[in-house]
Amino acid sequence: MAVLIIASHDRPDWWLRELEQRDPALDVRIWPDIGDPADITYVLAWKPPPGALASLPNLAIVFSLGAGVDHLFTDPDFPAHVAVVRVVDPYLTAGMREYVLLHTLRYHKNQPALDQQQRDHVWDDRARELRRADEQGVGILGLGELGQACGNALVGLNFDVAGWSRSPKDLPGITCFDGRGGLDALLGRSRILICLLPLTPETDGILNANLFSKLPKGAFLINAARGGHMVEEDLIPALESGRLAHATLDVFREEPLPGDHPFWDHSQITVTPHNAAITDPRSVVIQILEDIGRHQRGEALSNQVDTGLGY
Ligand code: NDP
Ligand code: OXD
Repeated sequence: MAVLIIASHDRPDWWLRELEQRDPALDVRIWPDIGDPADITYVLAWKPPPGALASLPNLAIVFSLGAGVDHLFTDPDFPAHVAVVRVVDPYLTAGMREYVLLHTLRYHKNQPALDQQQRDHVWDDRARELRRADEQGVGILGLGELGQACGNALVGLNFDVAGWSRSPKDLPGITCFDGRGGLDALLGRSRILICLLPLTPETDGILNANLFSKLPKGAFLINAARGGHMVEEDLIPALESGRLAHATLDVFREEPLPGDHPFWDHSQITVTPHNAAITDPRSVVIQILEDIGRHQRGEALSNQVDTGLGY
């Protein structure tokens, strides 16, 4: 029984160090030096090369090194019989909550316009539209682990929070919508829209011109989920027509964002380098080792993904 780390974009040495400290007896290998592929039972993976997982005949569990698992399912040879476990971790959740609060408050206080005024040496306090938090409609696409944590924090600051999920929910303080039929109602009340959906065939390209047209004019967008949610060609026209006022983007169809991409220099776009919430190996390795123990005892795993739904 050996554990393989496939994390070329994600500092495999961090994961190795944590695994070795917690369980010195563990046989840990780092891709591509895997030895005999038949030895590998568990893989810790972030964006594994296509076909890598299918080449391991005794693989039982893939641990995604992030909350999202879309990076696994883009592999056409992903072995369907293998269990997938994703990250659900209080430190990751806290990171996303901080990111969402930072950028929501920035929009609430109209900071992008004030930054422009400073660059132009303009003192105009009327430019700050006075709106109370409870008059600010904030909509969250995705009411899972991260969406609910962000929603609760925004409710705590008195925002008028609504959210959207696949299945119906009843959450204190949050107006809940679900299914395709519930989406337009959420959009119509969301002056600040936050995307925290998983990327699946159903949500691919959901942030597009049609969706933007259903938001209040001059709405703000925060996409901290996946670049694949956005139809990138639709964003700049929506900003330049005034349909959207500003977009904060942590994720992109191509990462790193190419140096000549128009988003870098657009005054109505804030770019962050996919670091809204970072997986912390110090806590996540503990969970992985617990799940390996559960698997060896024949017990149910924690945070196992529904591979049929893709999240
Ligand atoms: P969860 O699986 O806990 O929640 C997903 C939510 O999306 C659920 O509420 C689910 O509905 C809803 N949903 C899924 N499909 C649909 C659909 N077709 N229509 C409507 N709602 C849908 O995921 P997390 O909250 O843990 O993470 C969300 C995403 O955030 C990750 O998949 C990842 O892509 C991204 N992420 C980004 C990070 C970053 O640094 N930028 C860091 C971590 C995560 P239901 O409740 O009914 O199942
Ligand atoms: C994740 C991410 O899915 O960091 O955890 O994007």
